[in-house]
Amino acid sequence: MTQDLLETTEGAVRILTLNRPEKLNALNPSLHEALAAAFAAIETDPAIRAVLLTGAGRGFSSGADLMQNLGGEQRDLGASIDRHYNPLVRRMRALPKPIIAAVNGVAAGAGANLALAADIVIACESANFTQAFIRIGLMPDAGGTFLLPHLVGDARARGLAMLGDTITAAEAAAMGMIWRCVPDTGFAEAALTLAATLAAKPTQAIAAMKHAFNAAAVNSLDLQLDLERDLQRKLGRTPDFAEGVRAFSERRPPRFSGAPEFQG
Ligand code: T3D
Repeated sequence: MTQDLLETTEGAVRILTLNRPEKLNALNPSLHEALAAAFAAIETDPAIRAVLLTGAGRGFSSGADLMQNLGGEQRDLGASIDRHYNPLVRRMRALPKPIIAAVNGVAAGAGANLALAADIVIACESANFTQAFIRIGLMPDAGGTFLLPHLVGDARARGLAMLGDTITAAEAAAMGMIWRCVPDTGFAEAALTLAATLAAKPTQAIAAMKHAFNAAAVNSLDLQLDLERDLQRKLGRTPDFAEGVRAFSERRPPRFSGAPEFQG
């Protein structure tokens, strides 16, 4: 039996490849379960310091599997969202390690929003994005109504969601939906290089940033300033801060370990 999710490791990068290429990597329950298990393992593995999420074949993900998941019968979509999509997005946003989505082809519906739940999204020139939900009488889920306006502003978010138009990777980059659109040639290598670069950063600082960016969505400036102080205090006690300052004074590149605070 083929695996719906391929997991490989390159150095400190765990590569997760959605692997249902004949369905453009549509999300079904078994793929969701594999993703949940993969992220749970990554969370507790100190050797993994970045995640690269991509798709096999010509698609990144076409969203919910419309044949297997929705197939005509009356189903409670809320139950499937509760069971699979919401825990996945929560887990990705809270993961104390950077997640890079490498969008290698079409990203539609929840497949698009799965990519946007990553920390950094790069897409190849031939990739495209569509909030396809409206075409089948649904609204964006998997965090789309939250993530999209934060990324591209309310006007564009509403246009994308209500019209369901397909936009190119270059357009997505131009409107700030993704970090960068890069050439098709060498895309996988470029994505891995980016992930490896992030894996070599001070991981605790990235974890703290994720925490702070998440909190900023609901905090006042006052609360956010206090949070920054508290997180920076913790980062000031990490081996990576000591190494960063030492490397600066010795005029050499830092070698970060990603280790948490000094104990004792
Ligand atoms: O309970 C819950 O899960 C609720 C959650 C809902 C969240 C959602 O994501 S709802 C939105 C679901 N996604 C869509 O509506 C997108 C459906 N797909 C498309 O619109 C198009 O396939 C694409 C625009 C993504 C790509 O078009 P194209 O022309 O490049 O490819 P294609 O020929 O349409 O698709 C290729 C194959 O993939 C085809 O199979 P076949 O005919 O070769 O055997 C097609 O049926 C299959 N496929 C594509 N998308 C899905 C899919 N199979 C199942 N589910 C899909 N979403």
